Amino acid sequence: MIEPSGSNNFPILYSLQNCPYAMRARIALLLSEQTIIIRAISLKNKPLAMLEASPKGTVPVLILADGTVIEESIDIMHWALRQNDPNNLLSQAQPDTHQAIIALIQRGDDQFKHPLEQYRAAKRYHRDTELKWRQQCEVFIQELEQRLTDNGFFIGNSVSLADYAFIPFMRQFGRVDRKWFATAPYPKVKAWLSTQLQSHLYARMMKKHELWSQETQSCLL
Ligand SMILES: N[C@@H](CCC(=O)N[C@@H](CS)C(=O)NCC(=O)O)C(=O)O
Repeated sequence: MIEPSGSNNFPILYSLQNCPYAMRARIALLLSEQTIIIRAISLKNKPLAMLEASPKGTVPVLILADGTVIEESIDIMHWALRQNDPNNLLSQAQPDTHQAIIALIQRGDDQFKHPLEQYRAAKRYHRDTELKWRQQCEVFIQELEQRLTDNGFFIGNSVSLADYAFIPFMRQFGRVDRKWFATAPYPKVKAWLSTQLQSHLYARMMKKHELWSQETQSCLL
């Protein structure tokens, strides 16, 4: 049995401020209007309670009131919006749209995240593969640009979870080479990202929390 999830029986989220996976989990939890206890951690000193719940040691980890552990950000997003989806971001009543949303997020995870990691590393360590990896990232960005051009949103003509799930990764992409990104031929993606980063939701999601320890008070997301 995993530790009970806090005195108020709210789910507990182990989180890291700038981790893109934790960021997208927090975004979905906020969009679903869930009350969540947040425990900010440091990767250098992972809390035992987190490791006991999820030995793989990555954040985010969500522990539900009944002890169920959800340890993949994509699963946390889906769990959150299955509890409550006031903006219909999963289109659960429309199976085709729902499938398209899930599939696009999955494809982004499969096709964009690896080249993004390589692009960031190439830039940081001045490798000559930077251009190659950036171009590989651009394949997916071109698709998003086209989708925004055609419909104004990533899936169909209304906002969905897909429009939120990529925010942290696109932010990382834009920050690798800010000068290049400022002139990159993706006006729709850049406008979308800029709007998201200036939103109230983003500010709430990035609210800083004290590092959690047994002695500290729990904070609500
Ligand atoms: N597939 C996981 C990936 C999460 C992940 O890799 N998180 C990083 C931080 S951004 C982490 O916790 N790494 C563990 C470590 O570096 O010790 C998810 O989507 O939740």
